[in-house]
Amino acid sequence: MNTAFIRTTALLPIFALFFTACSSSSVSTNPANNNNATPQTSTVIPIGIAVAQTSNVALLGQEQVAGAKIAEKYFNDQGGINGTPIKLVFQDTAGDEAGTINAFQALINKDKVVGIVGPTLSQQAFSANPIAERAKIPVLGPSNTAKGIPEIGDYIARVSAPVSVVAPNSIKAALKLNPNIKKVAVFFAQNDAFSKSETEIFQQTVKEQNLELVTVQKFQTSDTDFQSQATNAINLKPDLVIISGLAADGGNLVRQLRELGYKGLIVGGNGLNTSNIFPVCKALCDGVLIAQAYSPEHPGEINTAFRQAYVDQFKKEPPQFSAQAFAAVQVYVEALKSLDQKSKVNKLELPSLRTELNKQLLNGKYNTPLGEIGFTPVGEVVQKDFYVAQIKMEPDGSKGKFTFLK
Ligand code: 1QQ
Repeated sequence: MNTAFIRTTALLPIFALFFTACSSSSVSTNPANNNNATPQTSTVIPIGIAVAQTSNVALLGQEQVAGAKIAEKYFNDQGGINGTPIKLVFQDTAGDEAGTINAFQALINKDKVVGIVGPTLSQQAFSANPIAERAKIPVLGPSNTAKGIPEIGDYIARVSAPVSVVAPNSIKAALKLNPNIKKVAVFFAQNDAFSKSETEIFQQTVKEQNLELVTVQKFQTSDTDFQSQATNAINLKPDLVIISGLAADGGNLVRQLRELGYKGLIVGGNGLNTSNIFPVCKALCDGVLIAQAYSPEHPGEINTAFRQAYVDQFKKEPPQFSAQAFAAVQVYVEALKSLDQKSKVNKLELPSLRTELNKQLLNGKYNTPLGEIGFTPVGEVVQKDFYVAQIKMEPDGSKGKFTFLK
């Protein structure tokens, strides 16, 4: 007893030292506590993450935070940028344009990041990305899928495949499940840039497939009551309903369509592409089809590692938005590594580092959890594999998952 006590007491200062060392290093790598720090590029390389951590848009943004944090740990465990760790600096954009502009300005001027991953919505990108373009700082959109995003400027690229490539797949899957579909009702959120862009592609695909577009119903992403639009559409007896909106509104619209008796297939767009709609439409989410730019089953070492890290932490399969955020961080890491081999990144002045990094990242090929990706000269992602998933809910609505169609 006595000896044990002495031994323990004698070890105390060592434990105390160890604990201090651990806690101070974990504080300095914890972006949440570090928004005011000006990181030194000689000790860590700061990468900005400007996504929605609050507001309804956080239903999408929180999955991006998860994916980015997994990437930070994964790449730092592998030695970071040739021995120098990266540090993600998070600035919450919330759900609107003003919040995104503030987050971008803080990352560019205060946190002095080398590049930005963000924002969550195309609607936010169209107003905030021009600020980064003028400041000559690279932006990688992790989930901006509207037409025209990479064209905002030379410093703007995205890892998220555009609606023109992704959206038609879900209509084709619906036709495979039900070849008798003829009449289609389309809904879209008219106050959201992505939803307007996606609905154009959906409506074009409906025509190309020789289906009859019986109505186009409009709503706002802030709406919660869809009774009149849903009733208008149901009266026209559609065999397929297609929704372009965001998670809370989209989930409510699905629920109300079902409550009003609509029995046909529903295609949801990218804004409904999260299990965070499950608590909104519960059992009535069942059967919704959503096109995917990621599959957890994608083969290869990096996706296996990403998937395992995600499953360990969240006890479910990783969603597309987490995989895309991981891929965006990966692009920065690998581009920084290549650049560092040519000219040491911690010796470059920040403006040249940002410019060189932008050139470097556009030229690379990246073997990511999304598969191999690259960029066109304007910054559009080049990606090969796309999928369609269908939501399967437990009958009591308490749990659900995305099942991938073959
Ligand atoms: C966009 C999108 C969002 C719905 C993803 C979060 O695709 O705004 O472009």
